[in-house]
Amino acid sequence: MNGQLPPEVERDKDAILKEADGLLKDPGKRRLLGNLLTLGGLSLATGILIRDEQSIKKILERISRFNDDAQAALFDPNDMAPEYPRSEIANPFPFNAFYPLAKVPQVDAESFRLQLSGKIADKRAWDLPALYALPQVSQVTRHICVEGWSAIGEWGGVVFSDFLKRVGADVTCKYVGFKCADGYHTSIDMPTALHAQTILAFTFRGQTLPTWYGFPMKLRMPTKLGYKNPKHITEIFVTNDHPGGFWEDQGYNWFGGS
Ligand SMILES: Nc1nc2c(c(=O)[nH]1)N[C@H]1C(S)=C(S)[C@@H](COP(=O)(O)O)O[C@H]1N2
Ligand SMILES: [Mo]
Repeated sequence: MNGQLPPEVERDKDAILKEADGLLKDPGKRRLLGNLLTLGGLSLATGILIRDEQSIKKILERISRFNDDAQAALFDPNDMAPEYPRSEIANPFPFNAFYPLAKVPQVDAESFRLQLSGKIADKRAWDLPALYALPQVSQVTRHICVEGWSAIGEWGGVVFSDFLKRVGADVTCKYVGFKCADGYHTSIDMPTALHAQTILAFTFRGQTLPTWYGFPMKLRMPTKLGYKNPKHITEIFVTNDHPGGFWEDQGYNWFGGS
């Protein structure tokens, strides 16, 4: 990279390099850059000229996306997460959210409608009895949270790929996004959405999902970390535009495989 850096980039140089360093967990990409992490090196490796803060943002996004792509390439849709006997279910199972238990949203079961949007042919909203009437499965799997705990739980609901096909979702799209009653949002790659163990869950331990575990529904994926498993889902959308997420936009890895 030649020439002067724009002043706003020069000022934040150290912070930018530190952030890029954090994103470069992938050894292959590290090798590409050599040992020295410089703004020039980042510019070369990503093919983006550093002209302003926008281009820096683009570079960081590109690096972060590279890790996502590497994980997506490693993801084997036929690889099953371990399942456990019911005797190993954690009791009590931990609660976690970006707020304390007292702030858990109270969703009204009667008036609730699950909204569908984006690349989905049949966007009719679903009420809970209609969702409960679909064929249900259950599984006992381990939930892993990046905050340093994991616990085994049992979730029941509909196989998500069956649901996506039923509503005519365009499964050639790249992403499925989720909006939640508490303002949380996240998104996942289509191969994980179609994974056999990914379920739209309405129950925990055979009982209606308690409010704190995500009533009326959560997406349960034993192949992904806790923060990728949205609770209190109110809307599901299918898209080719990278939707990001609540924690992902603050630096958590987007692919988030466990
Ligand atoms: N709507 C919503 N979903 C969410 C969260 C949240 O704050 N809001 N937190 C995530 C995180 S970080 C974890 S570890 C799990 C916790 O789920 P649990 O309360 O069933 O243990 O929910 C995930 N899904
Ligand atoms: Mo988490």
